[in-house]
Amino acid sequence: MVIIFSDKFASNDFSEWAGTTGTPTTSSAYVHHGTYSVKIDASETVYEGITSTDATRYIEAYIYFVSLPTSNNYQVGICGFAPTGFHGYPFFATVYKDPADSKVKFALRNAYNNNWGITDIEPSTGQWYCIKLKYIKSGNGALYVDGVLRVTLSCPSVNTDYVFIGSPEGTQGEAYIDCVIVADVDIPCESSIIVVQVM
Ligand SMILES: [Ca+2]
Repeated sequence: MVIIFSDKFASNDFSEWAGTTGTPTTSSAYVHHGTYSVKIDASETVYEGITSTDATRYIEAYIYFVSLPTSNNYQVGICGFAPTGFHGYPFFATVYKDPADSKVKFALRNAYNNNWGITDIEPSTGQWYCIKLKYIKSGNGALYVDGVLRVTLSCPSVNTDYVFIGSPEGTQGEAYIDCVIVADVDIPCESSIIVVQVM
């Protein structure tokens, strides 16, 4: 496995990243590892450029929800990939208040093709979730929640030029994101990676 990019926000800033949209901040209020994480409470992201490729890519991040969307069609985005410059319509893991039944559910969002893959899994506040997203150009992307495949959705027919964490659109709620890993093969849980490194 090649880890393409990772950050646990130990530096208390976004110096490892290429830039931000909106005004995300680091925080010590809720952390999965170390002292700092990233607070997301609006449409805001932290992004990094990666080598443009049509190969399969994975991003994993941990998220803790303090509050969830209260209005239908709102989200808290988590992590994803974006083509052709960061503003080129991302493909990302999110939680979405589904207007079909007014429940908040983990989901995949393809903003490029403007469609959704909605799970029946409802997030809770006050706990960490391990979120993993698979992206493959023109293939089936996949969302894993705590290691379990929950939904697939067709990816755009574009390369992955950027990775990001946060919430690109329609945000309502408050969440904390930590322990981001981007890799070229399926990423085991963080605890497994630590074991591999010890060996
Ligand atoms: Ca951290």
